[in-house]
Amino acid sequence: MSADRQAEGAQRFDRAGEALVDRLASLYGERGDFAEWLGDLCQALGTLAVARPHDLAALDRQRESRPDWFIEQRMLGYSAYVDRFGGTLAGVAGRIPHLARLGVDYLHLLPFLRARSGDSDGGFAVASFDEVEPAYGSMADLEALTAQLREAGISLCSDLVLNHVADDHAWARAAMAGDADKRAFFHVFADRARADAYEATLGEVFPQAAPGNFTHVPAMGGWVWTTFYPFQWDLNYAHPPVFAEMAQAMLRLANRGVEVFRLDSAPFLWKRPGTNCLNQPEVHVVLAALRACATLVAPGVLLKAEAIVPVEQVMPYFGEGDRRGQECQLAYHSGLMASAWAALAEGDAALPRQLLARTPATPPGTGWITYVRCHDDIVWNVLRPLVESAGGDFHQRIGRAAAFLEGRVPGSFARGAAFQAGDDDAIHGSNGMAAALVGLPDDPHVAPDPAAVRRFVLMHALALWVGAVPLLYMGDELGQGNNADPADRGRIAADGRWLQRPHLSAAAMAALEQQRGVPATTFAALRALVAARRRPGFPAREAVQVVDAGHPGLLALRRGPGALALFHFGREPVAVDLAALGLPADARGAISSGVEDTGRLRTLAPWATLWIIPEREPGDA
Ligand code: OTU
Repeated sequence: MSADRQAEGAQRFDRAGEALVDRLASLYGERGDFAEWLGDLCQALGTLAVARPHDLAALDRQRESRPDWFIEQRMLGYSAYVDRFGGTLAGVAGRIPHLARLGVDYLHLLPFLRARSGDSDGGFAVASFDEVEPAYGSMADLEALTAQLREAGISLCSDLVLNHVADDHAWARAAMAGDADKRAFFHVFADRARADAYEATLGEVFPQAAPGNFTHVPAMGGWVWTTFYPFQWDLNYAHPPVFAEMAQAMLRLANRGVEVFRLDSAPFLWKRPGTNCLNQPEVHVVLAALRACATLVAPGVLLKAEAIVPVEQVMPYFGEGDRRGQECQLAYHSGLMASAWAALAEGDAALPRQLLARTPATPPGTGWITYVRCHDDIVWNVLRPLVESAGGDFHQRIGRAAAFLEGRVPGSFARGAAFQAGDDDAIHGSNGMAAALVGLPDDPHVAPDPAAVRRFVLMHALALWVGAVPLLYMGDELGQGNNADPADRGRIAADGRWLQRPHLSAAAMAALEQQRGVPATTFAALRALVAARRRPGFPAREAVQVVDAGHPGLLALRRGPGALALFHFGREPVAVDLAALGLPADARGAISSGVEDTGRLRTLAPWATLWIIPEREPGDA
């Protein structure tokens, strides 16, 4: 190793080594073999640091000197399943021109590591962290893809499924064969009473498809903790080797060119009797320790928390107290996403307005992943504290919004479907592609209703205005509707989330090529939003502030002194006086969708969007 690399390693150790030791000591320090275990882990980290390829090490150095590089860069994300987007990893590389046209510089590929054979929850039951799913290619293909993406200026984000492994992962197999250490990787109770004791305070993620949180496994002689599907075995982070294995698995992938890790199901990592076993304090110590490992070996890497919980419980994933800013750089703003859909259903902006008003600024060097749709359902529970603090009945109010989006209310424009709800009165989640939820036609060649196009723009404009990294969902750029593939009927029936997991539509891509129909419209609308957000005057570093625009349908968001966006969720037109909002009356809209200029006033049609962005960078004279 060169003297430079060695000096660099020593500096990193000064910065993050102590933090790593502190964090791990607070989790595992009581154990007799802690010092030895820690020594082994540090040695393994050293080996991974030495093995870091030169081009990635160069990226590390650039990013270390600009920790908010991803905010400055105004990244645009895109999330897709490998098979549905490109067939294979090599096929994904073939889609780079499509991504580049859209302005994407962050690609989240849903799980592509070797998955359980048979049902694998879309790859979220990982059988090996060191092999690619054979149908998608090989590790060599992954390295080739990350190199091609880097060449195109696109960072690859991979899931790191931390909470569980597949029941055919080598650890689970060894445990079933009687290996005591591997048995300790899992939570196993010989008698059902202990499972029942936990069950009393646990929720259910899939109450219909996978009720309960424990699965009886005869080969384990007891009940295995399975929060999600019975074939996804929760890992036990109280057992230090689990942490060591997962940290190294992450860094091996980082050395193959993965630049961002989506920490799947982060809230579930630590179990405590008498609680819902979500967001426990130790979860944050585990994640901060993982971050310290990344800082030591691959400091250019970003960690993203997938914590689909109410926003006040998401904030700690950025790091709190003396760990402020030291945990995940990114976290999903699922509350904003759910509240925006509820607002669309209610014809009133109250929920996103209240939600954003109570969302504090994120620590320096961190920011939100915002999005309109993703591969999962819209999880309504994240809005419970908000709705209840506003004095509403959660069940009644959100039940109405969900029914609207699921097309169960006369006059609704939306064509979604309920997820994991036993009857019309139960609410859990809602499914559907963005286009179906805003009422765009299924047929890409049908001319869309302008109101539906405005709703599509409104929802995306909100995500692009608020987020550090807005994340588009594959197919949405083409206005693709719900998955209607006959080959997927069985999957959709078993797990409704497959409704929003179609293959990239060849017909829609062809329409885009010919500049026709829905795809041409939605693609152009997104490109305009992306371009406006990348103008020098867009205040990417300024916090979002809610402004009272004096109308229940309007959400008005300021960013810094000169930038303001108006999002109209109401069903009646509304006239707005920009001067009253502190802007020059002649301020020009960088984005103007459904807005009519009527002298001093702007008239916003239902679902209109207006973005005003100063010409220059904030702070420029
Ligand atoms: C995540 O999801 C993934 O996004 C899902 O696709 C997986 O099924 C799941 O983990 C298991 O790996 O745990 O913290 O309601 O929002 O399952 C949130 C559905 C999760 C998802 C929920 C979620």
